[in-house]
Amino acid sequence: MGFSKNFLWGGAVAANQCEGAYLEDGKGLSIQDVMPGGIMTPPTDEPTADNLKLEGIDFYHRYKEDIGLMAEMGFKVFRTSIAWSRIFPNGNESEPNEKGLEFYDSLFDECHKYGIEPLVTLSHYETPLYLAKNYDGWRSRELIGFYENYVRTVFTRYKDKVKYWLTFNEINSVLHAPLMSGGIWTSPDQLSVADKLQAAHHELVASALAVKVGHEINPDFQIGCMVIAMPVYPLTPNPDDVMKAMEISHSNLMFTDVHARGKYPGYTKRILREMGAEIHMEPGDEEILSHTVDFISFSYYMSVCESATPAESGNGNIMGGCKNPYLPSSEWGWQIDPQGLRYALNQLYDLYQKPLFIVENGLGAVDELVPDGAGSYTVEDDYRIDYLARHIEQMREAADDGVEIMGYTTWGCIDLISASTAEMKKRYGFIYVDRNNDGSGSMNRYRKKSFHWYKKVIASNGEELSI
Ligand code: BGP
Repeated sequence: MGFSKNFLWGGAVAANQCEGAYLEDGKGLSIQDVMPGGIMTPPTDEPTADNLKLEGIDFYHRYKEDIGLMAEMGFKVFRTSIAWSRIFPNGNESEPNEKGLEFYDSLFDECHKYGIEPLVTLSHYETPLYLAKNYDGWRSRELIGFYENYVRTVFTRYKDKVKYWLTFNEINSVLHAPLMSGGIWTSPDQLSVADKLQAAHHELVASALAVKVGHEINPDFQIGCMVIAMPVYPLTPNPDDVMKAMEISHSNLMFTDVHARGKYPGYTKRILREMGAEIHMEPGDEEILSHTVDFISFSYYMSVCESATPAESGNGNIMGGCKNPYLPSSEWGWQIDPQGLRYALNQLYDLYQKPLFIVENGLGAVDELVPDGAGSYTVEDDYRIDYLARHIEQMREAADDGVEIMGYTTWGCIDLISASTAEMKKRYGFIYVDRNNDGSGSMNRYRKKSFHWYKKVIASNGEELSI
């Protein structure tokens, strides 16, 4: 069977991790501009010189060269985000910044020049700093109105240039990384679970509102949610571990449930009941939530184990979990589990029967630039090819299981700044960017070995996976 004829192959980035130009053409500050240490350390008061995101990989000025390289690989789709603070510098103005809008006009035009469909995340960990500091981010219900104004503006402006939209990147991470994910300025240790669920509710209402408004502006829009998909395995067959795994899994699935079914599942109500808390809803919220998404998208990097008793913990993508003794890990301790991708695809499809889109997957690794024998440079990244090939194989298995898969965009198709650690050294790309952790480097771009490999993968619609 394999992949559908119109399968969308491509790659993904986010504005704050690649654009740079953090104050150019009227852009306001976003939370990322004061997070030089990623999610590991508290934010600074003002931007500081050690924040690599301020310059990123200079995508703002080099996007034409970069899109050209993606076209050379045969990309059908390119996922990026719009930086909210380029369009509304503080996040709450009524009139947009024309210069910011023009930048994305040119970027999307450049994609279409090569027949590449843009896939646009409306909010990818880049809440305007003003909203974080003055409203405590998504803890405030007022953000729904500011977000609505922002999405109306970009939906209207790009209605003939962008068809595929994602409302919030990894929306379920607000429970784990409240500042990065929800722009919540209050320190995480001062937040209760109920506080975080209330903030999540505001985002969920905003997300459903975006679906409603988007379809009014252009009925052909395909609007999806985006979550971290992380299969949760019980560490042992002990029923206590199985129940623990189920509960943790529920805390993720709650987000896809609301997006796909239009209402909160019973297990979320139970958690609140048992905490003696409740989500404060306004009249009309239930109706708004009933505007369900066209598709479900997700990032997949790893699975985790859960145990009812203390066990060795694993490092991972934002969520905790404990170590699976059967799996190897990346250099950053993320456990590698290609079959987990097939599992996640089947689980989400069994539950919701909506088309699925894998919008992030990849290996963060240290790369070494070496001469390519033809006067330029390359990276012999067989480890990355191996990781991706094994995940694509499992994606094909899921397609054969009958799961409807729209496309696949690898994370960081061009090297960029890491979200969790804010460093350059953790590279995901097919394209190497000459920039180092200390900020040095020419910013030149080089094709890695995986660049040529991915080109063959796309040309063969996922059939040719060998090196
Ligand atoms: C996801 C984020 C991305 C991204 C990726 C890899 O959680 O959506 O923005 O960066 O993880 O993570 P990292 O950059 O920390 O390696």
